Amino acid sequence: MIGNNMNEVSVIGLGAMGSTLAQVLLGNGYRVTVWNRTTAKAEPLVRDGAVLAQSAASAVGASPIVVVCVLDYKATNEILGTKEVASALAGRVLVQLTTGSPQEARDGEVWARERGADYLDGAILAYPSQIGTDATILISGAETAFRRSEPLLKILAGNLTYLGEQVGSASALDCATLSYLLAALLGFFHGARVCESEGLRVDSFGSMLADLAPVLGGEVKHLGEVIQAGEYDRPQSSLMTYASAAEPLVRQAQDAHINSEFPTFASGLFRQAMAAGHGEEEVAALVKVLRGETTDKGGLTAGRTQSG
Ligand code: FVH
Repeated sequence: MIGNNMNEVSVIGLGAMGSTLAQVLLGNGYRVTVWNRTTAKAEPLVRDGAVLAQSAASAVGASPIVVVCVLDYKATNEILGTKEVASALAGRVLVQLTTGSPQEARDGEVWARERGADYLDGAILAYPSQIGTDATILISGAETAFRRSEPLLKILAGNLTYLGEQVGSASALDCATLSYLLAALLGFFHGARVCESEGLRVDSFGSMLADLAPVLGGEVKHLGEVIQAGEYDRPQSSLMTYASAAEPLVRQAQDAHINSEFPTFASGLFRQAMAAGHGEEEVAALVKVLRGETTDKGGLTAGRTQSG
């Protein structure tokens, strides 16, 4: 009976990522049923042997595992929020690979279970070109559902990571990673402006950073360990060192009459941490400012004002 063979999968959403997921699964011998709002995007896949579903509901009904990869959860709800889909979902595993928030993942799990389906929430930390080779995909949700989907997911992601039953974990780690990525990009773009304003080549700056990447990677690994252990009193490089280094960044932007939003924002947080008495501590002590912890002049944590 259609919809029970574990080599059958449906892919809903055939954008840059979704079409790649479908293509790779097709190439690995899966019977792939596809559906996309704009049907034309399915044509190359159909030429390669995919089955075009006439509706999202029939795509859901066609396979035991249904992968969704669309723009956002709003698009997901527009596609899956129909009676027809609801009645086709029972017994399936819904694998949500759309980028979203941990709360959206939790809501998605409740929604799917109310319709008799298992639910996995995932985050793709890779470009479409990496799918089927060294892509990193984080997955969280019911272990039984993960075990049913693992062979398929392993084909998509050479670096598949199961984070356990807490369904919001994959999205949470994706949010944390995006936080780091966006901050690094903002810093790079401001750095590019510094180079331009001082007559330096931006491509040389980029390749210098690429050479520094292992050192920068080692630094965040160390800072993660410091924050996890809560041990800030043996600074490799103190917060004061970073705080004072941020000031010339603000002055350079002012002197060169370039946008100073990023250095002003960054130095502002370091000034708060200095004012709170964390100067002698590991630079990671800045996380206490983000937690809203209040301290006495000695830098000792007197209390927390926000969660975490
Ligand atoms: N592409 C990448 O490098 C990143 C890597 C990390 C993870 N992301 C996430 O993957 C999701 C899909 O991203 P995408 O790159 O495939 O996005 P697009 O190529 O823009 O395709 C978007 C698909 O979403 C469909 N869609 C959009 N709005 C609606 C809607 N209101 N109703 C139904 N479908 C909708 C769109 O359909 P169409 O425009 O072709 O009809 C595409 O199928 C995403 O969460 C990334 O953050 C990718």
